[in-house]
Amino acid sequence: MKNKISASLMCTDPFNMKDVLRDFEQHGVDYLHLDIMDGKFVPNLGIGSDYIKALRKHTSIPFDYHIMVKEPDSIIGLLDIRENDLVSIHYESSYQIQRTLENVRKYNCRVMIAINPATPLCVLEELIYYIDGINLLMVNPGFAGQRMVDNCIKKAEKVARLIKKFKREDILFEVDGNISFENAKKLNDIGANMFVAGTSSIFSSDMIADNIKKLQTALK
Ligand code: S6P
Ligand code: MG
Repeated sequence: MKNKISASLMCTDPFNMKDVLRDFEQHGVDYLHLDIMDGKFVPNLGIGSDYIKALRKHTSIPFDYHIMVKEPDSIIGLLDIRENDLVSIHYESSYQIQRTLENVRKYNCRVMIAINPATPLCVLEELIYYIDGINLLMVNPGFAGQRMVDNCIKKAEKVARLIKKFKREDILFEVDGNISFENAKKLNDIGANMFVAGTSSIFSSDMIADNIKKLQTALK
């Protein structure tokens, strides 16, 4: 599967958004990563529904929703989810996670499960039949600019083994948090095929276009 880059919008300068979107379009960024946060499931607030609607008018890049919201079923309808979008739901965020995944599937998007650094991976053995992708968090979710939690590389190796065991090489294996150029390469060698690009890579300097190319090269 071709490697994909999902640019994290919480790391952009909102006053410069049109230029940033132009760079993304010109340089083949695959998805816009939208961190949706409620101040409860994670201790931060994220992008809201009106912002999302406004964003659609300025780009045709599909959205990669990362939903960090307690009981997410109540807000899914606000998000303008479209067929080419991805939606990640955290295992711990819903009392009936399988039902929530089915609710998201009604939008004909790709449905993903998000796994925190301390979420036991055995839950994937139950959920792998209902998902199109895994979003493996390399940090505890909520903030950009964090350092990768120890042991997450080993966790990525375990996820790669599990994907093989269940013969689900068709699914997206996304990694999110502290995905530097070096970490992206390391995780790609392990089997990850989708990379959330934030302050550790494409926003590590003002040269966003150059940084996108550098990340694409690291993933070749
Ligand atoms: C964190 C969030 C992420 C961040 C991303 C930023 O809660 O889920 O998507 O936007 O981690 O990247 P970086 O390189 O600053 O960690
Ligand atoms: Mg995220």
